[in-house]
Amino acid sequence: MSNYSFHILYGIQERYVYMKKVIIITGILLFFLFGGCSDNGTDSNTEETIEYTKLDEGYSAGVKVVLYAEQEPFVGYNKFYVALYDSVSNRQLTDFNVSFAPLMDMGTMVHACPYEDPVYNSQNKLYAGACTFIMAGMWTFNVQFDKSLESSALYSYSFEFNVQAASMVKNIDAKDGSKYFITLMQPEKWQVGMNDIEFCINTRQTMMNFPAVETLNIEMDPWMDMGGGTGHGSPNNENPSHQQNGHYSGKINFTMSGGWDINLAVSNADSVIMETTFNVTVD
Ligand SMILES: [Cu+2]
Repeated sequence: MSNYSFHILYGIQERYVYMKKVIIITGILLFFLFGGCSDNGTDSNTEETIEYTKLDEGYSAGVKVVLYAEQEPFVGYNKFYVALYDSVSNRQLTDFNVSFAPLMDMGTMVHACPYEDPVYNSQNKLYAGACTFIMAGMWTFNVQFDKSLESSALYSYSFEFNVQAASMVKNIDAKDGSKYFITLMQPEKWQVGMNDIEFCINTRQTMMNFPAVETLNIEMDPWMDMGGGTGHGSPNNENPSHQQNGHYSGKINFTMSGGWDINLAVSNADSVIMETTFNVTVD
């Protein structure tokens, strides 16, 4: 009898401990399943999960501004990504308007360059934009933001960095009297065969204003110089045509590895206004 009641008691005790464990484990699982998910939804886009190169970060008006790029800034078309965080809670801020204002102070004069204001991407929670640096050297890169839900005041953080020389931008005084910047965009790595190719074209209205030009026609003629006065082109190229924001995209066929000239003749509605050549190496 005493043995029997001991077994009952022991069994109850055991079941009680077991239930306690189940409740604790279930609680932990629920926390990770639901607690974890809702955290991800608001504030846990940590720097470790962002695939781009972090250039710098700074604080302005209670906001932490983090600037990312795909590579070190260079003379050419640079994509930039901005992450904004509440500097106290570290919550990611996703409902702001963000704009760029690049500036080069050359002592005797100050000028800007072409840029594309960032647009919020809900997939990676970054504001993605671009800037075409037209000169090598030190640039101030202002990232401006408004706290759209609170006020219309514009805040900004000024990044400072060196822009490396590259040969991706042609600065041309055209026959129509305007100055243009033609930029060869990515890819920088070309392959033998058919490649997508993209240019952007901007004009210099003032030293601070470089709007995209959407109305030009590009005739593209690749040429491989084989030395000794010989050379050849390639078949089936597609002239770059305007898509949007001054971006012109087409296809270029590199039939051999080595150095190629990409000859461009750019015309307005009337005539050819400028010609230029980009030199690329095909691996
Ligand atoms: Cu300059």
